[in-house]
Amino acid sequence: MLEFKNIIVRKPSKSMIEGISTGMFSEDKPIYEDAINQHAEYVKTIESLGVKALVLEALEEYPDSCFVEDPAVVLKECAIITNSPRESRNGEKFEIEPAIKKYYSDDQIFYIEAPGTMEGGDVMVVDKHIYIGQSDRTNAEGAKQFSQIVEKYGYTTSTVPVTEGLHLKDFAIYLENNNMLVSEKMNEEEAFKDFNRFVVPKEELYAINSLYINGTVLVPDGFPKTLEHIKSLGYPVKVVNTDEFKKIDGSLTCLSLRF
Ligand code: CIR
Repeated sequence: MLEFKNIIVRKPSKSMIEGISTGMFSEDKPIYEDAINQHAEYVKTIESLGVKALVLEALEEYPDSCFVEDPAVVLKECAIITNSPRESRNGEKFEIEPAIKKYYSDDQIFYIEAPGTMEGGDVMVVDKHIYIGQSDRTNAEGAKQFSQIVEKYGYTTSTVPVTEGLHLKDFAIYLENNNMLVSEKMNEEEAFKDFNRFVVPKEELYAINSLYINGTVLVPDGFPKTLEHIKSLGYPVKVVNTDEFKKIDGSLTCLSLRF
């Protein structure tokens, strides 16, 4: 069984109200005080599953910096510091590096370099295969550099076009045991044909980004059909309210690095 021992998270900043938003899930601005409480609850829930959390302080200069999944990708064998093409997010890579260095030695840390771009939300690990979303945030060069790094550790990779919105893991997520949640469009992806797929209904799209941790699945609050499906697969579930993060397109996986 895949087992996570650690997570890295970063507290939301007051500036999160200026976070990038497609408006896909909400036109409203997040309420900082509520976000702080939801974040603390998220951390507590994951810790209750036997995981130790490193909680980094908020960074006011980076409105989206609580979404630590994007500036780095962490695997058992190595970590990759990514390179966001969004100006307001690119500097987050320098801020996450010291935290990564607490767990990985210098020869285990790699970097996506310009003109390559990447954000961790586009990286989906399925055992020793890694699907890389090619999106507005992750380009072909970024995917190529990433592949060359992880191949050294015995991983294979393939790319998947992301055409519906932000990141791959907003539209397809792996819950281990061959189970996946997908959008209607990702359900047509040849690459995902052999998985046991559940097509999440349009009105519950946000719930695709549920999060497997040590046998349990965290599901965002307010999505009963997806919740029932995940329960029917036999997973214990924990419902977590991420409403304030949803307003700026953030969901469960974005809020942590897990390893
Ligand atoms: C952004 O647009 O970059 C943030 N507002 C949301 C990032 C969400 N990250 C993720 O799905 N991995």
